[in-house]
Amino acid sequence: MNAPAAQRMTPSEALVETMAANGVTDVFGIVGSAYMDALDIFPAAGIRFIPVAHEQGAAHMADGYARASGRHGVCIAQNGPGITNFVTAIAAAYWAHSPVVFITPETGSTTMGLGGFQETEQLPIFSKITKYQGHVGNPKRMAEIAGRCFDRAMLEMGPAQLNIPRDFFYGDIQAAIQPPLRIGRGAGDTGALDEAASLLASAKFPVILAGGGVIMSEGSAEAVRLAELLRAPVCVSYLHNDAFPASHPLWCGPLGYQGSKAAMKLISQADVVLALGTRLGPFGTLPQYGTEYWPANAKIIQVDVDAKVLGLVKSISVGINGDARAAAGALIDRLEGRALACVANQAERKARIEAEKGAWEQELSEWTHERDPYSLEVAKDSKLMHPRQMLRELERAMPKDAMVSTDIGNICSVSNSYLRFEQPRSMFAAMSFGNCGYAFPVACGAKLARPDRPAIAYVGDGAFGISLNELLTCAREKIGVTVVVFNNGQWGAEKKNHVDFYSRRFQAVDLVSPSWAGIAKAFGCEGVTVDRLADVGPALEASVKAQAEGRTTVLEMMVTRELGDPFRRDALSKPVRYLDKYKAYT
Ligand SMILES: Cc1ncc(C[n+]2csc(CCOP(=O)(O)OP(=O)(O)O)c2C)c(N)n1
Ligand SMILES: [Mg+2]
Repeated sequence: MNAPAAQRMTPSEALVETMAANGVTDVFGIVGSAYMDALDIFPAAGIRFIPVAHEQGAAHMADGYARASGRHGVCIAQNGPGITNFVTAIAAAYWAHSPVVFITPETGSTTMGLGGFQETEQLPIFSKITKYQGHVGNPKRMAEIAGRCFDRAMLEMGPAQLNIPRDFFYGDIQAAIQPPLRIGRGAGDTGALDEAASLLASAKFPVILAGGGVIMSEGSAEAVRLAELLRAPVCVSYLHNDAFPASHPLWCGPLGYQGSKAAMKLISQADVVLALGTRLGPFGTLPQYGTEYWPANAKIIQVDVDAKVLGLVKSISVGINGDARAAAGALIDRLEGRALACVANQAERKARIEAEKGAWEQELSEWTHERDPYSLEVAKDSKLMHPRQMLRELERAMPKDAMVSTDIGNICSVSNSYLRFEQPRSMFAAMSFGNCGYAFPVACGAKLARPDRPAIAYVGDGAFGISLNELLTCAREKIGVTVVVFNNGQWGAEKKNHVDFYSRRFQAVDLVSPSWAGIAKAFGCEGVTVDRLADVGPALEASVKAQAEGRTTVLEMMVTRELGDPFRRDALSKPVRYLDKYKAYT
């Protein structure tokens, strides 16, 4: 690679040229004087600036954009309050492994520390939720530091911060725009791959657990090939339902909260598990449906690009520090043509896979409503839709190429069992940061990255209150998405804890809301209230059609207050009170 020639330019030009060199075409934010000198030339560089309603929305959109496209998502904001508004969304992007570059103009270098206007130290705030923090300490280094942020976001798959004292946008510098540095990761240590291949070759019941790494490495075809070679059932890791095509006979569904019982039952029988591109996060393998399914005695082979997560949460037999796609390819090379113990019992395993999948499908079909005493009580005589039936209808009507983002809430969580995808980069859940308000802006970002695909957000009514301001952005910028708002009149996921642990002492969980469909109309979007199961599918289809015309629709689903299993059974315990005045609160 030839070193590019340095040219005379301003630091603003160096920044914008670096963005262009990295293929940036869209930047999310709210206008601010701090970076106006750079913003001024965005159009000339072919960069669209998407003005949002709140900077948290901008960073979530950048996240959705990155997850849908595999390219950088970029956002920028005013120093001080604009930047602190980014925090929650950047933390979410960090745990979603999204290559988001967030540009943080800072108070001027000549007054920093004096307590001037919109001043705060912007690096410490993000230090634990970024993969890289670049600070432009001298305007001459703008191109270099900016380029490094783009490189590191991809290299480490996570947010990179570009912090720029606002006076450093101006000046007269010599700068060379660096071409992007994209480092291939490779399959990993050959010895470890050999060992893994031997374990898989002698396994009688191998199971593949496909994670986000399969999606990010574009390794679906290799995962399918490997599964077919081993005739191995494939589970997907928590909230990565798009890591393996759902129509494939070996697909068994997601592990974890509200996941697939078939996946859990099958992995519990494994003698060897190939955890492909997953950190095996602690929340994703917790016991569910009252059973501990993690195969404690199985040999675990874990593949991840981040060496630090190998063996971190679960004990492993072999750790492979490699790219999921490349490692799967290397394992295929080692296993093809080799005698495999799992071929001998393939017919019996196939029958077991089919039986477990069939049983789970039947259970889901019959599971029309929740059956715990609280749910039966609140749904009794109700004319509203049962959440599970409504989710099944959405599943039936879901376009094959849909991208679905999901929020944090009881109904969003239950939806996990009803979300199946054929291609990667289709499911954008709030992942382990789990912030309410994630899904809607993420769907907007995904739609801008992939205007050719339907974008659908699943959001609880509580969480919609956090994020609905981005309806403004949809109307103003003609972004067409579908927002499915589950109106159960409550912060349901938390109410479930009151039911299970706090003797139904409900506090701050019932919601009085306006008509969400009416709100959508007032914002200049479409709004539809759906209260009959038969209308769910047609309403979804109509909203997807409207997307093509840049129109966003809120589908307000009127559902009962019944509640599925709680999120954090693992972390709550029955209250204990020692002081007399609190004795009744047990
Ligand atoms: C930003 C944020 N605030 C609070 C919480 C805690 N929390 C988790 S789920 C939940 C309730 C969600 O209610 P809603 O969005 O209406 O969905 P539902 O559970 O009713 O389906 C809350 C408040 C959170 N996860 N994130
Ligand atoms: Mg709710």
